[in-house]
This record gives sequence, C-alpha cells and structure tokens, in this order.
Amino acid sequence: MSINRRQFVGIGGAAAGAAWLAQSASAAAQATAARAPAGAAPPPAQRTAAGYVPVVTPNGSSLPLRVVGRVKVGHLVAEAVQNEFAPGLRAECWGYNGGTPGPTIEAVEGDRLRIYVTNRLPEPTSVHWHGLIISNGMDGVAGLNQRAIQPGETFMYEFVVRHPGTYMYHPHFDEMTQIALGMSGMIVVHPRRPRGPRVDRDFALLTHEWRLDVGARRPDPNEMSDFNVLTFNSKSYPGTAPLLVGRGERVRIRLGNLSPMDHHPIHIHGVSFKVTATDGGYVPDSAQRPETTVLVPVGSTRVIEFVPEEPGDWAMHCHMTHHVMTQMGHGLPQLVGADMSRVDRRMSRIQPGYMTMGTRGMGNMGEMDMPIPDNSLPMRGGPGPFGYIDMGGMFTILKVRENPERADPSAWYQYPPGSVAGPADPDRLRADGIVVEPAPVKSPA
Ligand SMILES: [Cu+2]
Repeated sequence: MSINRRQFVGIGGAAAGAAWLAQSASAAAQATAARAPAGAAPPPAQRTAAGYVPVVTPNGSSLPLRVVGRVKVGHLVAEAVQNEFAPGLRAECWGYNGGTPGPTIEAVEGDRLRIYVTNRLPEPTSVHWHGLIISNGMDGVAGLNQRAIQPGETFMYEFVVRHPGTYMYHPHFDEMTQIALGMSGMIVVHPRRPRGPRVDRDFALLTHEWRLDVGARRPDPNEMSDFNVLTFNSKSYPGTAPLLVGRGERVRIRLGNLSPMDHHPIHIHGVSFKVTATDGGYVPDSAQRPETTVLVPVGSTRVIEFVPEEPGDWAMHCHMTHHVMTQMGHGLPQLVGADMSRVDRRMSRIQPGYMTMGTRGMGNMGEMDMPIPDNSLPMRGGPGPFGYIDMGGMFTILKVRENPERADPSAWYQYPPGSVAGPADPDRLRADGIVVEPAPVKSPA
C-alpha cells in the first residue's frame, strides 16, 4: 500500500498519521541527525594539460573516456538504478551506468567522441545530445533521426564537439517516462584555448523533480504538476554534497534543468554572480548582469561564475518555496491560526496524544521527534549547527573556506566570536530607542 502525503498528513491524516507513527518505529529522520551532510571533497584544483580544471559533479562522476587512435571512446548503459535521494529515501529509478544523473561527459573543443549506448531498459530508448551542434543523424530523436535502440542493443554515436560549452544528454524516446525516471546527464566541452578569467573550481549540477509517493518503489512518471521530491544531481538535502570552495577563488557552476515540468530559480547566498554561458553558447561580457538568482528553464543550462568574498556556509537553493520541501511537506490543509483545541480534545479520546499540526506555522515540523513511515523523508531538511535547517529538497551548501584543500567538507563553518545574530540585549535596545510592546493578550473566543 502506498499512502500519499495528503492522506498521511492531511487533517484527517494527522490522526491516521499518528496511528501510523505509533506503529512505525523507523528512525530514518534521526539517522541523519547531528552530522553535517557528507560531501565529496573536490579534488585539489589541478589544471589538466589542456589548462582547465576538471569538472566536479557533486554526488556524481565523470564518464571514463578511452583514447583510441584520435577518438575518445565512452560507453553509456541505460538501465534501472537504485537511487538514494537522501538517507532514508530510496527508489528504483532509470539512469545510466548505475546512477542518476548519468556520468558527466567531459571533452575538449574539437574532440571526436564515440559514445556507445547499450539499452538495458525494458523498452526502447535513444540518446539526444542536447545543445550540441552535430550531424543530423547523430542527434538521437527516435523516429526522426534514427530508429530506437531496442532492449539489448548497443548503438554507436560518433561526432566532433565543435563548440565549447555546457550541454546535456537525455533520451528522445518515451521522453516523459524516461526523463521523469531520472535519465539525464551533463556534457561539458572545454574550450581548446582558455577563455575568460581563469577558473579555480568547476561544478555541474542537474536539477530534477520527482513524484515519489511514500512507500512506493518507483517514482511516478505520469505526474505533471504535483512533484514532491526536488533534487540537485538526484539528491535531496541533506543528501546533497556541499560545494567546497576557497575565498577569493573563481568558481563556476554549470546548472542544467531536465525536470519534467518546472523551471527553477536557483539562488545563492553570499555571492553575486554573472551568467557567462547557456547551452546556446557564451554570453558576451557586455550582456552579463550581476545576479543572485538565475532562472534555469526546463531544457536549458545556465553557467554562472563568481568570486566569493565572505567565508561561511552559504545556502544555495531553488527559490520556489515548495521546492525546498520534501515528500511530506506539500498539500496540507491551511491551519495557521486555527484553534484546534476542541478537536484535539475530542480526538485524543480515540487517539491518545492526538495533536493537530500546523496551527502555528510549519517550521520545525521536520525535527519533531516522531517516527516516519519506512522509505520517506521527514518534512524538511536536517540538523544544522544552530538547530534544524528548515529546508530540504533542492538545497545544498556553498562552503567558502580560507583553505579549501585542507577543509573538511562535512564540517560546519566556525564563526568568529560575536559574529552570529542572537537575542537582543535589553540595555542596547533601550539605548537604541527601540520599544518592544508586550504582545496583546488573546481573549478566549
Ligand atoms: Cu525549483
């Protein structure tokens, strides 16, 4: 049986949910407690012979390429994969080479790539190289440019990557199902001659959205509006690996969006960045506006660059508020301000300990010390250094450090004494002329 979040946490569901909670002793919510998300430390910013810093795909990998003659040869296997979105939530998705998204394909302008694609799915597939300008027969639209790759078959794609940039790959057969189940990946083509200021860090993040009902084994590819798991590189916070960078370094983040339906305004705290490229090419210097949020439309890439000035743990997230929620956080009845005491009293006769949730807002609900159903996420994010971080989903952390090579990516920022906001000092309040009126006493209804 799969229950959806409405049934689970709806007002009636609060009672049904409480019963569920009483039965289920899963401590998945607590499994992640008291530790920072483990992050893959990016390798030291070593430049390759071609003069670029290799791309880091947080929570992911790059496709190994063998040089055969003058061709770089890679192999993608389209297959069902187990994906752990965050500790406590797994599902059978579709992807490439054991993961979703598939490995990032990294090449240099002018390279000839030969990519073999083996289909281990139960239905046909194809691969489209989104944004690359290549010969038409390699473009991968099943029915239009090639016949579909049948289950068990291996196809060969071969093309020269003529234009440096940030691209993506995904199936162009049964797109709705295959992309929704996680089949996507990034393509990075470095310029043969470096252009623009030298970059010290280079990251690739692919946004996605999923409908994954509590208890379900697979995401639902038929969903078209009501997504409940939002991800960077198919991970929800706290499963997302942080981006560890140095203060004063030039950082590039390549954002791609192969969500089924939604554009994502990606916001980064503590920095001002410029959009330097899209999947269509470079943005001329004269057209690069400073921004703190970049809208990444479905089927697009946006490349941003910035130099962080301030060390710290800076939030990076989609600014759609429902996209930083997790499975259980959507679709609740509006109860803020409601007086539910009579309902609670009556309900507690049949369900001891019953309490309606949400009457004082929804903050902190993720940290409530209550068990949740197997294979589900608590409502929100995870524990932080000052309490619970009330964001999950499409959320990660930009960790700016003085010495990133020696920093522990899973450690929180150490704040200089006296630099953290806290309760106001009454003497200081008075001296500054701030009068805080006592809250009005609420009269009984
Ligand atoms: Cu979003």
